Amino acid sequence: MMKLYIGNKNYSSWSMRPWVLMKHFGIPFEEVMVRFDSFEASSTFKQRVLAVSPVGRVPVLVLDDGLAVWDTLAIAETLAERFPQHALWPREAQARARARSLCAEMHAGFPSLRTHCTMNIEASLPQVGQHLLAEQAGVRLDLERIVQMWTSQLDASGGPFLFGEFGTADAFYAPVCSRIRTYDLPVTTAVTAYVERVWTSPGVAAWVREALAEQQFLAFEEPYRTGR
Ligand SMILES: N[C@@H](CCC(=O)N[C@@H](CS)C(=O)NCC(=O)O)C(=O)O
Repeated sequence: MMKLYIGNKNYSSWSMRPWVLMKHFGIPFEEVMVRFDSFEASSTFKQRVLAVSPVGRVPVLVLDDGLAVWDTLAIAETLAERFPQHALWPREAQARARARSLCAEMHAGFPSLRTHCTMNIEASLPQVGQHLLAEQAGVRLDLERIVQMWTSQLDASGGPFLFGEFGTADAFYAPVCSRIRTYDLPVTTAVTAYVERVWTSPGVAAWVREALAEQQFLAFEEPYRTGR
């Protein structure tokens, strides 16, 4: 059975992506939860993840034969290759190229949104969101691009997800949906409806349920709160 190494569900946005994708499509795997203590070289987290991957970051997918695949994009491509019966990427070539572009853009981009609006599924921080939008031009620009991207892609595909049915691109943007909810970032009605569809889709809903059950406060993941 494949093993997916992940971090805390409330905080680990990168872990969320392959986990929700596999759950959504019913791809069997064993979850290995490596709780964050810190990201210092001496931390238990680092030691446990370094035992399977040379970069010491989650997620890591360990295949049946023991081969470790790290980094979300590599994991997504490996899953698509191994499970061709599931439309993880769109079946149509142009849509597939576009979906890959969107995922690569997420993977390499949105630095302000990622830095200032860290994922925190259980928190509700609307005032922090307002403050960030007023103070951080980068957050405004990142959000503008997200709204523009999702709007044009939903128009092009006809929805309900970015490329019709739920797929890798939606899984990649699920943590952004979480940030929009936590920080109450202003988006259009159509984008709000998309966020809710992602939030209630089976793989994402399962992750969120488990994130809410964690009940663990990690100060180093919490720039805006001192407790729950
Ligand atoms: N590019 C990597 C990013 C993975 C990543 O940064 N994961 C975080 C947890 S969400 C991590 O393991 N951080 C530990 C560290 O920075 O040392 C991917 O796409 O998988």
